[in-house]
Amino acid sequence: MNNTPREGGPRGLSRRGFMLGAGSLAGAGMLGGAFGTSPTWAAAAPSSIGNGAQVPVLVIGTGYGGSVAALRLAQAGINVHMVEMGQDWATATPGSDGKIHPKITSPDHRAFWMRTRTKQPLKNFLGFPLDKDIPKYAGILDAEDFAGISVYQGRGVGGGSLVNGGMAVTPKRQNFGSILPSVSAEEMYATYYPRANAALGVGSIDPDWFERTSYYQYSRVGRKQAQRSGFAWTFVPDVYDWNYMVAEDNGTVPKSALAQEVIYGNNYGKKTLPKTYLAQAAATGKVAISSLHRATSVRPAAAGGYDVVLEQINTAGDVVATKTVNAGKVFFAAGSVGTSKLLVKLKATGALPALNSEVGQGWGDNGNVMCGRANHMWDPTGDVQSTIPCSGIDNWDAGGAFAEVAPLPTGIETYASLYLSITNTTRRASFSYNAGSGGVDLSWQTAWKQDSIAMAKTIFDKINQKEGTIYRTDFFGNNKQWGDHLTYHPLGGAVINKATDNYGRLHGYNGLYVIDGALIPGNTSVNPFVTITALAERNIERIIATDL
Ligand code: FAE
Repeated sequence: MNNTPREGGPRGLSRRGFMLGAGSLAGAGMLGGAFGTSPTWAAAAPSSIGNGAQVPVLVIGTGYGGSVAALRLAQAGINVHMVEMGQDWATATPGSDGKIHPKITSPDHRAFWMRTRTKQPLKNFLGFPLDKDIPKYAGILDAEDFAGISVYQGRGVGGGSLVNGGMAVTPKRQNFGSILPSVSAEEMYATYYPRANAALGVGSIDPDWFERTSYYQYSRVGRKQAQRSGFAWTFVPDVYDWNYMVAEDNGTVPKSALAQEVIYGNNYGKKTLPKTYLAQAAATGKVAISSLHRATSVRPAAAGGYDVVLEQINTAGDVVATKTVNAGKVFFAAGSVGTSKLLVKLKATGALPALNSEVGQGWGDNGNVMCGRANHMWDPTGDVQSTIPCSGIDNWDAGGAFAEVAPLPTGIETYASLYLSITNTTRRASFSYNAGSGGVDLSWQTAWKQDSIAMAKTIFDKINQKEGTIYRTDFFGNNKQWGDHLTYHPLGGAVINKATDNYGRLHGYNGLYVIDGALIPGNTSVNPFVTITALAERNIERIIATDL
């Protein structure tokens, strides 16, 4: 058996090498209990920055990188203003179900960012198309379409933490050299990964409860089949409050993970950034956030610092005000795609001409590819399923794939196993400015996913052969076996030590920084947000010490 998460030595190092990091359990315990309902950032410091305002530091985006920067700068005594194009969901209007966030099975206007039709990750189910028309709204999940790929991203105060599955995975140290070659593994594993895990509140499922609860039958089936084919199977840590989930199962608290809530937001239970980094940032009294504010330009100001142009929008996407503010320093934390698009456009249009030619390069999809398998009738995966994945199949070394055993929480028995694989693809795309459309294009080609499919097949062809089963063809449209149309894990576009120095300082300009997933060159070998957070912790510590 290889199913215990905390065995294998000190600091929570699991047998398979995925780390919780020192202090993570203490961190989770310290924060535990606060996550069920929604005490959040918002009560503290909602704001709307004024036209002509002057701020010492402006942070563009409120995801992982931006939240780390804001907290640590504030703790160093510096006033920070954050701008976020999405809503502050803590103050958003509930839907007809009385909740802020809809279930995964019933997406409505709250679910999607400025679309008139849903674009669900699974297109079909049992032959029926799933998508439907919705009113255009500042919803929580953006399915941003480029020519060869749809990139899913969170929108709102808290960025991707609002929509993601919370899988909080520290890469195996042996892989770190290929993930971030210019960064010291020793420092990251001794200091910054533990710091990130603690502040994020990372924890692990109770293995006894895992064996008991009907909500993880799908995961137990995943384990049985992986192990029967000789693959390593491992628990995966998460930022969902596991005690809260057990209480959900016991019926003593309102359900979230156990009530089909995840990619369109969790109403309870998940330790999103507004409950961790941003709550701490608010407590300093030095951080304000203007939500529904989109940064569109940054250029050097004659009087010093940078002039930043902001469009304030309403929830229908109309621009209601355009503001120019001056910032001494600007942190780009708009996510891999958001930061890359801004920088590429600002270089091409002459606002920041001295950015180097690495800007827009080195973008990857973390090798994401999805598939489903059809199980036999004697292997049901459960009519109730927790939306929070808690396990993965590790064939990275032999086949280049790490597959999370994903939920399919439809509310009925499907006999399906669903997987999201992260693969070791070397394909990298670049962003370029399109003068005709005024937008930014991405050179990714759908055909490149064939590399990832081949790596994922090293796991699932073998399992199918062993079990006598087949791939499902009713999820991704047109009898497709593979979900090769999307990524949840955009990385790169302003790669560290290339577009920036080795701490995220953009070449060509003093006082401009990148501090998000754009720094990471395309792949983290596992789910990325712990690495994004840890790298931001490393970089901001240096920047505070030397630049401020
Ligand atoms: P991110 O969190 O995307 O934050 C960027 C923020 O900037 C967003 O709030 C944007 O709205 C905002 N923004 C963008 N442009 C502008 C602008 N011009 N002006 C103002 N604001 C702007 O960036 N990762 C894991 O490790 N584990 C998981 O289980 C996992 N599950 C996922 C599930 C889904 C459905 C999705 C979509 C992602 C998942 N991820 C997961 C990926 C993870 O959420 C992502 O890597 C991080 O959120 C990226 O962090 P950043 O700080 O780079």
